[in-house]
Amino acid sequence: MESKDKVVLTYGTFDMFHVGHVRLLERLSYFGDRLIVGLSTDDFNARKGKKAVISYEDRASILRSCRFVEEVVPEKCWSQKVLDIRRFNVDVFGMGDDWQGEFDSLKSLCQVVYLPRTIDVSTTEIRANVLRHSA
Ligand code: C2G
Repeated sequence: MESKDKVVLTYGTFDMFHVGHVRLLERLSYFGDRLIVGLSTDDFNARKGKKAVISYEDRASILRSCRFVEEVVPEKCWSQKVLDIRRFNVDVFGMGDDWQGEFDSLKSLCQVVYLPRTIDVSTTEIRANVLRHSA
Protein backbone atom coordinates (compact mmCIF):
# COMPACT_ATOMS: atom_id res chain seq x y z
CA MET A 1 0.00 0.00 0.00
CA GLU A 2 1.43 3.35 -1.11
CA SER A 3 2.12 5.56 1.92
CA LYS A 4 0.46 9.00 1.68
CA ASP A 5 2.69 11.98 1.00
CA LYS A 6 3.22 13.92 4.21
CA VAL A 7 1.83 17.43 3.62
CA VAL A 8 3.11 20.56 5.38
CA LEU A 9 1.23 23.89 5.33
CA THR A 10 2.23 27.42 6.23
CA TYR A 11 1.01 30.99 5.55
CA GLY A 12 2.57 34.38 5.17
CA THR A 13 3.11 37.57 3.21
CA PHE A 14 6.70 36.73 2.16
CA ASP A 15 7.31 40.29 1.00
CA MET A 16 10.82 41.07 -0.28
CA PHE A 17 11.75 37.39 0.00
CA HIS A 18 14.77 37.05 2.28
CA VAL A 19 16.88 34.46 4.03
CA GLY A 20 14.58 34.39 7.06
CA HIS A 21 11.78 33.21 4.80
CA VAL A 22 14.08 30.71 3.06
CA ARG A 23 15.29 29.23 6.36
CA LEU A 24 11.74 28.87 7.64
CA LEU A 25 10.51 27.18 4.45
CA GLU A 26 13.57 24.93 4.37
CA ARG A 27 13.05 23.74 7.96
CA LEU A 28 9.31 23.28 7.41
CA SER A 29 10.00 21.23 4.28
CA TYR A 30 11.87 18.67 6.41
CA PHE A 31 8.63 17.86 8.30
CA GLY A 32 7.11 16.19 5.23
CA ASP A 33 7.16 15.52 1.49
CA ARG A 34 5.20 18.48 0.14
CA LEU A 35 5.20 22.06 1.47
CA ILE A 36 2.18 24.22 0.56
CA VAL A 37 2.29 27.97 1.19
CA GLY A 38 -0.84 30.06 1.72
CA LEU A 39 0.32 33.44 0.39
CA SER A 40 -1.45 36.50 1.79
CA THR A 41 -3.29 38.40 -0.95
CA ASP A 42 -2.97 42.18 -1.06
CA ASP A 43 -6.56 42.48 0.21
CA PHE A 44 -5.86 40.18 3.15
CA ASN A 45 -2.62 42.03 3.89
CA ALA A 46 -4.65 45.22 4.16
CA ARG A 47 -6.77 43.46 6.79
CA LYS A 48 -3.55 42.35 8.53
CA GLY A 49 -2.51 46.01 8.53
CA LYS A 50 0.34 45.24 6.11
CA LYS A 51 1.13 46.65 2.67
CA ALA A 52 3.51 44.50 0.67
CA VAL A 53 6.05 46.22 -1.59
CA ILE A 54 5.94 43.33 -4.06
CA SER A 55 2.67 42.40 -5.79
CA TYR A 56 0.88 39.14 -4.98
CA GLU A 57 1.66 37.70 -8.43
CA ASP A 58 5.38 38.46 -8.10
CA ARG A 59 5.51 37.19 -4.49
CA ALA A 60 3.82 33.97 -5.73
CA SER A 61 6.31 33.59 -8.62
CA ILE A 62 9.24 34.06 -6.26
CA LEU A 63 7.86 31.48 -3.81
CA ARG A 64 7.21 29.00 -6.62
CA SER A 65 10.87 29.32 -7.62
CA CYS A 66 11.92 28.21 -4.14
CA ARG A 67 12.96 24.55 -4.18
CA PHE A 68 11.37 23.89 -0.77
CA VAL A 69 7.90 24.97 -1.93
CA GLU A 70 5.61 22.59 -3.83
CA GLU A 71 2.50 24.75 -4.19
CA VAL A 72 1.34 28.32 -3.54
CA VAL A 73 -2.33 29.14 -2.86
CA PRO A 74 -3.89 32.51 -1.96
CA GLU A 75 -4.50 33.27 1.70
CA LYS A 76 -7.64 35.41 1.65
CA CYS A 77 -8.81 35.31 5.28
CA TRP A 78 -7.85 34.18 8.79
CA SER A 79 -10.45 31.42 8.85
CA GLN A 80 -9.39 29.42 5.78
CA LYS A 81 -6.76 27.41 7.64
CA VAL A 82 -9.21 24.73 8.83
CA LEU A 83 -10.62 24.36 5.32
CA ASP A 84 -7.14 24.22 3.79
CA ILE A 85 -5.96 21.60 6.30
CA ARG A 86 -8.90 19.40 5.29
CA ARG A 87 -8.65 20.26 1.57
CA PHE A 88 -4.95 19.38 1.36
CA ASN A 89 -5.06 16.58 3.95
CA VAL A 90 -2.36 18.40 5.91
CA ASP A 91 -0.20 16.50 8.40
CA VAL A 92 1.84 19.41 9.77
CA PHE A 93 0.96 23.11 10.12
CA GLY A 94 3.96 25.31 10.85
CA MET A 95 4.80 28.96 11.44
CA GLY A 96 7.66 31.02 12.82
CA ASP A 97 7.56 31.37 16.61
CA ASP A 98 6.43 34.98 16.48
CA TRP A 99 3.09 33.15 16.15
CA GLN A 100 3.80 30.86 19.12
CA GLY A 101 0.52 29.49 20.48
CA GLU A 102 -1.69 31.46 18.08
CA PHE A 103 -2.75 28.41 16.10
CA ASP A 104 -2.88 25.75 18.84
CA SER A 105 -6.58 25.25 18.11
CA LEU A 106 -5.48 23.51 14.90
CA LYS A 107 -3.85 20.75 16.98
CA SER A 108 -7.15 18.88 16.82
CA LEU A 109 -6.66 18.62 13.04
CA CYS A 110 -2.92 18.14 12.55
CA GLN A 111 0.51 18.52 14.14
CA VAL A 112 1.29 22.21 14.84
CA VAL A 113 4.90 23.46 15.00
CA TYR A 114 6.40 26.89 15.66
CA LEU A 115 9.98 27.29 14.52
CA PRO A 116 12.46 29.92 15.77
CA ARG A 117 12.53 32.99 13.55
CA THR A 118 15.79 33.93 11.87
CA ILE A 119 17.11 36.89 13.85
CA ASP A 120 18.45 40.16 12.38
CA VAL A 121 16.51 39.94 9.13
CA SER A 122 13.04 41.22 8.34
CA THR A 123 11.21 42.94 5.54
CA THR A 124 10.91 46.00 7.74
CA GLU A 125 14.68 46.11 8.31
CA ILE A 126 15.46 45.62 4.62
CA ARG A 127 13.08 48.43 3.70
CA ALA A 128 14.70 50.74 6.29
CA ASN A 129 18.18 49.91 4.96
CA VAL A 130 17.15 50.65 1.39
CA LEU A 131 15.69 53.99 2.43
CA ARG A 132 18.83 54.82 4.48
CA HIS A 133 21.13 54.04 1.55
CA SER A 134 19.04 55.88 -0.99
CA ALA A 135 18.83 59.04 1.13
N1 C2G B 1 9.93 34.55 9.44
C1 C2G B 1 11.07 33.99 10.02
N2 C2G B 1 12.17 34.75 10.21
C2 C2G B 1 12.18 36.07 9.82
C3 C2G B 1 11.03 36.64 9.23
C4 C2G B 1 9.91 35.86 9.04
O1 C2G B 1 11.08 32.79 10.37
N3 C2G B 1 13.31 36.79 10.02
C5 C2G B 1 8.76 33.70 9.26
C6 C2G B 1 7.54 34.20 10.04
O2 C2G B 1 7.60 33.73 11.39
C7 C2G B 1 6.39 33.57 9.25
C8 C2G B 1 6.94 33.51 7.81
O3 C2G B 1 8.37 33.71 7.90
O4 C2G B 1 6.13 32.25 9.72
C9 C2G B 1 6.35 34.58 6.92
O5 C2G B 1 6.55 35.81 7.55
P1 C2G B 1 5.59 37.04 7.11
O6 C2G B 1 5.61 37.17 5.64
O7 C2G B 1 5.91 38.21 7.98
O8 C2G B 1 4.16 36.43 7.50
P2 C2G B 1 3.05 37.07 8.45
O9 C2G B 1 2.77 38.47 8.06
O10 C2G B 1 3.46 36.76 9.83
O11 C2G B 1 1.74 36.26 8.00
O12 C2G B 1 -2.16 33.66 8.68
C10 C2G B 1 -0.78 33.82 9.02
C11 C2G B 1 -0.23 35.09 8.43
O13 C2G B 1 -0.52 35.19 7.05
C12 C2G B 1 1.28 35.14 8.66
